[in-house]
Amino acid sequence: MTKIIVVTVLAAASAVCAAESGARASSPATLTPGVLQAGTPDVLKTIAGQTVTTVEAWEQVRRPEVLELFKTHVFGRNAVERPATLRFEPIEPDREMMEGRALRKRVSIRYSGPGGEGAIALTAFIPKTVRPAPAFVLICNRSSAKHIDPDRLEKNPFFPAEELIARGYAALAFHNGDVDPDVHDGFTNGVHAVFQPDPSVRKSDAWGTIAAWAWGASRVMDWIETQPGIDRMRVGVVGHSRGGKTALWCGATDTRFALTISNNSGCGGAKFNRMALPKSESIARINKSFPHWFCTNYKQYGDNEEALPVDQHMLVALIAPRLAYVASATLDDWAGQPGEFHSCVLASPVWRLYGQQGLVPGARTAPSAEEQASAAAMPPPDTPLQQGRVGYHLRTGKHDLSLYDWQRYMDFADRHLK
Ligand code: GTR
Repeated sequence: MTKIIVVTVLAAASAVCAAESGARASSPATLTPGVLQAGTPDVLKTIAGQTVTTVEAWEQVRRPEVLELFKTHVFGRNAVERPATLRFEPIEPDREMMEGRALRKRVSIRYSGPGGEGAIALTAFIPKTVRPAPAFVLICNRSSAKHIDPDRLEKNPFFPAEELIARGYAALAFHNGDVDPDVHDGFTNGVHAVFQPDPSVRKSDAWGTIAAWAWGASRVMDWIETQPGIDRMRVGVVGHSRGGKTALWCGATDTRFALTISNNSGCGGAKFNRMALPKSESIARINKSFPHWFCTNYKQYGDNEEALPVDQHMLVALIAPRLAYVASATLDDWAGQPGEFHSCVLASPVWRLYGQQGLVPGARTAPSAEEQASAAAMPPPDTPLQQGRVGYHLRTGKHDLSLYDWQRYMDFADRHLK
């Protein structure tokens, strides 16, 4: 396949100009790093070949097309949306925590179907002084006990509830494994089995495990809508790595979330596929290691990225005109940082349809000629881009969700949500 060769961190240097002018690199030898090249699906071109120039055409034609393409080829189609059986049961009485600064609620989000019952244990800390409070919902893909301890005996920057409360945000978290265990079990347990007890009838576009986790985050939003203490119009969904892929799919499919945050999401998340990033995870590799994450149709695209009718900038674009934030880490080559950034650049024209700014590059004191020629060079480490409605930062350090990341997400929410 033809791939973009990324030579420097200026991966996206010419992307905006090229994407917007419709320029295409003709051969690998003449490629400019980051240029949208022949074969890359254009987010603003319909399947029938029409260029989308209005919000109406985006919302009525192209956005539904893109969503369908991701359902059919990548994440799969949910067996149910909000089940009629959904109910919320307190796990224990509400309690004041954090020296009276927060009210803790623990709730079991329960549902049943032909294959039995399922439940998601949700922990919510709601600030006492801000009502209704904006909120962050963490899709936690690490152990609950260590990372989202409801009693706060174990405090972890992965879910810095105290810091969120101090800045006036409700902090909510659930464990992804409650919705569907993160193992390839042939879809015989978790939410798949609740609603589709016979896996032998699964279709090639049936929902995989990431779609199931995203479905779980939507059920959390169903609960939020019953809570006067939380402002349902100002809720962000956050996930790290596999959780970041999930957050993006959740933000794409559930427009009730005002903000979608993908932390180090990599392949199947924000990472643009059609880019040669040899140290990063490929579609072939992810399908082999995690055959349950995506739908069966996605298997065809291993070592065959050019046949995929979408690329991941289109996933980010599905969040427009709401807020999106993508973060990378300098030592996280596996997630393909330039690819994560590149998707933000190529998604931004959709925000511009709304008369808004998507990703806004940072001001440089001494821009190079290449940077001047471009609207979007990848920023240096620890220099967040937060001016537009698509945020981005490259944190110094390893693959993780750190306090630094959360602080930047709160800065972005302070700026655009408050
Ligand atoms: C890796 C996987 C990545 C990422 C990561 C994680 O093993 O290859 O796609 O999801 O796990 O979730 O931490």
